[in-house]
Amino acid sequence: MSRIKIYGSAISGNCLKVKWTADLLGIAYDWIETDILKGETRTDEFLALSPAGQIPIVVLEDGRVLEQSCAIMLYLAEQVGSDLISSDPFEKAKMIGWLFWEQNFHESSIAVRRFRKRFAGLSDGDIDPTLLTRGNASLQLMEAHLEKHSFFGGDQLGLPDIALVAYTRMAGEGGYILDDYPNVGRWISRVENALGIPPYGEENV
Ligand SMILES: N[C@@H](CCC(=O)N[C@@H](CS)C(=O)NCC(=O)O)C(=O)O
Repeated sequence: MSRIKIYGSAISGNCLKVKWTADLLGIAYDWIETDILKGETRTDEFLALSPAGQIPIVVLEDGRVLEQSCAIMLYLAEQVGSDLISSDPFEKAKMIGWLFWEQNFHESSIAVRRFRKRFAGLSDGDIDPTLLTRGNASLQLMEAHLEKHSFFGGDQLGLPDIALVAYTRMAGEGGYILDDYPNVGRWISRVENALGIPPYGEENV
């Protein structure tokens, strides 16, 4: 696969998902650090690339642009024929189901609450209380899944694990108490080991 550009931010779980996938697959890329807090996704130059004004995006060598973290992960994994994606249609659909769930339920609560607390500086009383309820429901569902399974992508690390670990390991910053979810805690360590990344807070991305 020829060299790609990844526009992303080291503080964004959505962007780190793409980075980790590329690193794991040995895909060469240039990382273009893009500061959302300074509005760098809202410049004319960025909007010309991606009118949605969000990161991550990937620019392929021929100039085509791909948006949405999970779609980018799928593309990268399929380009190099990795076993991060099952060849069995049912297992593949299950895996894509987890990616949808991550975006629809998990990220939309845990990542959003983390952003509001850590970066927007809002106090708990000013944050929609359903974000805490939905985030904890996400963690509870993961805890129950991990009672019987080691990963979300099947018997080994898969794309859902990479997608889900991104904001799960940051959940403490959103006011979620990870110690209440011991299976999740052990799974985070397994995924970090498989990705070769240090525990959250100890890395220098
Ligand atoms: N569903 C998108 C979400 C992308 C997203 O929310 N990106 C954030 C950073 S994590 C962003 O660019 N925010 C800046 C903005 O919306 O202005 C994905 O998974 O890629």
